[in-house]
Amino acid sequence: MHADFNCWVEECAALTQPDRIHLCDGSEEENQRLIEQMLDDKTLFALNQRHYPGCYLHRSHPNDVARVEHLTFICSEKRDDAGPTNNWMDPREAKAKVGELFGGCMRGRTMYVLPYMMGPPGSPLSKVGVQITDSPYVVASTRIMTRMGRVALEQLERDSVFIPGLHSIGQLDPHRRYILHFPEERLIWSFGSGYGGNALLGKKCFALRIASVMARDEGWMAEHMLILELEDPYGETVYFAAAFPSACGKTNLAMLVSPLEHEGYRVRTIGDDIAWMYIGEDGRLWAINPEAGFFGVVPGTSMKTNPNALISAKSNSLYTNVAISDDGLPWWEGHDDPPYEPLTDWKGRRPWSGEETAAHPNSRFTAPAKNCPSMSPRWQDPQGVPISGIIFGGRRIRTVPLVFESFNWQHGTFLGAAMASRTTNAAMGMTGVLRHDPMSMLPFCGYHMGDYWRHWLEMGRRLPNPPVIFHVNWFRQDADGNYLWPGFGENIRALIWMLGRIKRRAEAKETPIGYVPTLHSLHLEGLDIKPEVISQLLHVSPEEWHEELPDIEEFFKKIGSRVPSELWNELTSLRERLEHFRSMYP
Ligand code: GTP
Ligand code: SPV
Ligand code: MN
Repeated sequence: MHADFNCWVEECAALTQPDRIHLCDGSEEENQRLIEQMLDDKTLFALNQRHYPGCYLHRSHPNDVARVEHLTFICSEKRDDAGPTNNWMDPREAKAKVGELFGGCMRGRTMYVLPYMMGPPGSPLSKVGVQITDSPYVVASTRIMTRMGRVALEQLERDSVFIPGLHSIGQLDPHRRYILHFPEERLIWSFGSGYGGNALLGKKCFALRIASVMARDEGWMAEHMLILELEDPYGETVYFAAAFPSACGKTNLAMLVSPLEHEGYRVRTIGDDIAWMYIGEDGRLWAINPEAGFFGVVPGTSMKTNPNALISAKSNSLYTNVAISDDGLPWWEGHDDPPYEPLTDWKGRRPWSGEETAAHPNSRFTAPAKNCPSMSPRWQDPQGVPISGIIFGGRRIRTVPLVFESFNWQHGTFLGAAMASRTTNAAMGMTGVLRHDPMSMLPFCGYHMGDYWRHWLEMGRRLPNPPVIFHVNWFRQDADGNYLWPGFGENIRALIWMLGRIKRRAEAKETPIGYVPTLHSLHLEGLDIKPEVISQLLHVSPEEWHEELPDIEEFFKKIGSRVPSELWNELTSLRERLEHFRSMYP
């Protein structure tokens, strides 16, 4: 083992003073032992082992059910390098303040050392992390979400570089909770939470916040994107990467079941949350999924909406904060079955009173990717897959059409920078509030947003044949608040149109915001939807778009002087196109 690795473990042990240290090998026996221990101390409850073999329920502390953006910090040397969209703490102050909380925090506990790999073995982009934690739930989850144990140790022996992360659940006290990133040191410290994105450090902390900084420095991209494969009736495949904010449909789109399979249209999954992308020798953008599992939103998941997710979480999976029947069947809002009776709710109250939801709105499943029937044979290809289209999207109840195409990479980057979405339950705080979430990276970019946009523009300049950038919106509503679009599997209609644009065979109408499908260019056979609804879904209102402009301008001003001039020019051009359009069609 390399000296750095030992130093890191010793340093953490000296600080946190655990009773025992356990180096995890990721084996089945080790996992079984941990699970038994967690069943004993009620960290886990067994689900019905006949229907859900190897599946367990975890109830998190009721104050610890989502990411905490207000307690997440970028501790760069200079405040300005974190930018106006991140919380910042001086690295020395952060170490002193949170170091005190870590002091002796593992007394009486076991310190687990988790070597893990992000990315498939042998990929030029794969990287090793070493997380230290006192939570066996985090160990079991990391074992599903990453390639943990032996593979990572072997990689460490070849090349001693790793991203260190120190985690303790502390007292699960929201007043003593900090998620800290030291981008220059490439170090993560997380204290006081056991929840997913706060505690599984390989995911958002490493694969997005720290990796985005590495990607900027090294000329690649770390993005909050699903990756999917679309096969057409000619047997050709293209790959899309799509950025939607948290709980806005990435997992669902990545696992889409095609209603047009009889015609030869089919979707396969590469990844559902994070994409690492680099420029290949052929000048194309190539993407890998750094993860090995899914940490998916449970409510709303059913055989009708996302059967592949349900099947993925049928064995060897963890469920966090769902309800459970007396015979160990999990239940949540949007389940195929009516509520089981009696039901124990996510807080452990039996019977469920029905006053609050039975499952927490941000309840999650943690499932191995290899369980998922829609995985592409190429999902672990060390080279990755070549991306032909990039899709931005979010929850917009008006203004934004079902699907449209940008004019070029720079305009597409502007669309990503200007995108907004209604907030969800994936993070603590208000839900349903419209906020700017550029490239769905607002909570995940480890550096200044203006510099991040510059990096996007630069990547475009380096790509001789860049992916086509699109924008989608599955969430447009009518005046009564009903979704206009059926969504889920039917989203393949939008994918087929995008494929047609990439292959230069689908028609489009040029509008001030970009190319929008003509009524007849969408493949709608077999879909029971009125032509006037389609018109509404595709409608671009210059008035509504004009109303967006001050918000975008204000947001760019908030980002400040580091906003690339190209994006200001795009805003000016959009304004001009809208005004021209209004003068032509008053
Ligand atoms: P994170 O894991 O938080 O990053 O979320 P995600 O982007 O993967 O979102 P996910 O696919 O889990 O979907 C979140 C919620 O949106 C679920 O409750 C889904 O049922 C719902 N949803 C997903 N796709 C659609 C759609 O096409 N239409 C509608 N109406 N709802 C959708
Ligand atoms: C998200 O919030 O975007 C998630 C869940 O994917 S978490 O891992 O908690 O960040
Ligand atoms: Mn996510």
